[in-house]
Amino acid sequence: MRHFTSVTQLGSLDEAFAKARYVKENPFADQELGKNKTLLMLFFNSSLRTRLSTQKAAMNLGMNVIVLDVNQGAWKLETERGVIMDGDKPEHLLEAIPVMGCYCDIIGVRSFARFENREDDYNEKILNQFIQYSGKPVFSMEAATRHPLQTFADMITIEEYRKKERPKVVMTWAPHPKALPQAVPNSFAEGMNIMDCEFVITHPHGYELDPAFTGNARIEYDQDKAFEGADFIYAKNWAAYTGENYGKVISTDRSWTVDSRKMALTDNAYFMHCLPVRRNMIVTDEVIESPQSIVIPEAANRVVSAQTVLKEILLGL
Ligand code: AN0
Ligand code: CP
Repeated sequence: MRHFTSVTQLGSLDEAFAKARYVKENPFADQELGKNKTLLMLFFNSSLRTRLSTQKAAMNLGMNVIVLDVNQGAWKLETERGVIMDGDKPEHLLEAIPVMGCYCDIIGVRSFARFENREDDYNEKILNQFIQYSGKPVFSMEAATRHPLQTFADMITIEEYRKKERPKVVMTWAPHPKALPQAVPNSFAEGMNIMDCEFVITHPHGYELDPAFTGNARIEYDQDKAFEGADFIYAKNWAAYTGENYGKVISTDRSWTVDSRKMALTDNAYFMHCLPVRRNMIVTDEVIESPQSIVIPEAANRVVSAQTVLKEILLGL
């Protein structure tokens, strides 16, 4: 594996899960693999889990790690070609990327959708420039359209907790005061389309996602109906995708908050969320604190997903 930007690049899922299991059971077995190799983690946006779990994964593999928060201490970067740079940005991404590539062996990039231009976001304009100009393997730590390390961790978690051959997995939109990217739901939908499960997405009208990601999912606008018989409830907010509303919050309807009444409609489903989560907006205290909530083991699997992917990239160097 050279670059990793989508769970569709995992290949055989049976093999990917077996590799993940090996990494989870033998976290320090490959300390020599990453020796004298440097990972650069570059953040254009905030992070808690991705930063810590990916750094831990790299350390487990014996790597050295450099972390750069672009917005704290680095030069502000111009990203548009052709701009007369007489404003507040002293450096262009087109120099910064190959320079950063000189200082490391692998680059992880977090660069969220900006919601300025849907085409730029959905063409992964920033991430693809890293792939094109860094000269190094690049992996996504949540880009404009996907969050594959999160999704791979979610898939590992579902594989670990499922009680049925083909579980019913329901991804539900839930309210949030600020506009959030579609990367997590897009990526999760992509993952569920390649996993053996019954996949249902529920959201209010106007929150339709790009069909390129939702694939064969059943879309159900009645949240109660969607929850019936579910084995996993995956909650997430996202901003609108379609038309003029791209990047906008068009509803904060708290009747969509995941609560105990709705969880009672399921087949004793597990509750999942990628975190960070706003309590009593996305999910009630009661549900997230219930024994069915697996948000912490889900977050713990972020080390496993990152280490499995980093190991594959290291093997391909
Ligand atoms: C981000 C998002 O929804 O994409 C990161 C989640 C992993 N969430 C926030 O910005 C709160
Ligand atoms: N789930 C996740 O990616 O969390 P962070 O934004 O804290 O990295």
